[in-house]
Amino acid sequence: DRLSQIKSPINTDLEQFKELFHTSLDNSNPLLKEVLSHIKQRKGKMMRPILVLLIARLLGKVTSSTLHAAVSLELLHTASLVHDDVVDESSERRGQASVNAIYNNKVSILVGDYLLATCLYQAAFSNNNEIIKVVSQLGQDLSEGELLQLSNVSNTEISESVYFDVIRKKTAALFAACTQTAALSADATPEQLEMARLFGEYTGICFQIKDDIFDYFDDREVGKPTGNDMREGKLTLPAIHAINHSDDFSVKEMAVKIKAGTATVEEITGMINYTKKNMGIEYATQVMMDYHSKAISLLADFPDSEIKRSLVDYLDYVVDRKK
Ligand code: 2DE
Ligand code: MG
Ligand code: MG
Ligand code: MG
Ligand code: MG
Repeated sequence: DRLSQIKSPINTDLEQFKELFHTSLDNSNPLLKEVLSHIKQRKGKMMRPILVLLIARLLGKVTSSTLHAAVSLELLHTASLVHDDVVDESSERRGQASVNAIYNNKVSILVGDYLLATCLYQAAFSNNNEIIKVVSQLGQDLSEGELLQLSNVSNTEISESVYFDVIRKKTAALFAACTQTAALSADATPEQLEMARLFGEYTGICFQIKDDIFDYFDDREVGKPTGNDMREGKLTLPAIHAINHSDDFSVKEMAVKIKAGTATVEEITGMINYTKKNMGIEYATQVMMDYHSKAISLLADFPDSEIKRSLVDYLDYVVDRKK
């Protein structure tokens, strides 16, 4: 499939990544062992490690620092999802029961803390202070993004700029940390480092807009839209666009109700349909494709290579994926 095509030039690097990731979580505490083995068996797409390895190879080579950075960031990502499911009171993760659903919030918080500490321990093994700074700052950004999102729920203002502030911090910052640490581990020049940071940020913005668009459609071919975000009081780019371009006062009223968490299922379905009828999905897709083009153009000066083709395919996959 497309992902295995993208991974093919870094298959051996990925094997080394997986081994180090598993070793980093080796522990003898029975409860920790049990929870971690649950987390490890639900396989993600490994979007972030793949990006670290591809960028390191584009700008130089994969070193021990690269692998430790990739492991460190995957651990931070994992920690943040364990905590996110507590914050969002979510019972599912990657199609399986979340840690808080199987155990409880206390276990989730402590296991998340353990993963965060292990993340910093792995960052230290990169032997690169700049990498440690990027990883630590990412922890701050993710937490800030979550807090911003939390305070925005009760805010009646509906703006694209707040939406972008949140997704830059909660998603794009992680992708940017992947590409920055990769560049640092490959001894990139300052110009290459900035190029890598922007490439990661644009890719992350595409990734989150796509994720948000998914929420307007059902998994099955036919059926009702899912609307999970709206149920959590979150209005994303498609709805923000449709609402802000409406002169119908009841639409704005409904939006405020959704943000306050007092909208009914029918009202949420109504807002999803309104968004679709009023170009919300087309608009968000257009914005996403603008970031996709900006990311692609950052690669323009690199000669054609297997790695460059994988990075282009990676970006295409982010915007075309079906889940
Ligand atoms: C996913 O967003 C959330 C990502 C960041 C979570 C960060 C937290 C604070 P969604 P989905 C909780 C930092 C945590 C640390 C430092 C351990 O929109 O739909 O909720 O995947 O995504 O639940
Ligand atoms: Mg969540
Ligand atoms: Mg969340
Ligand atoms: Mg989502
Ligand atoms: Mg999601």
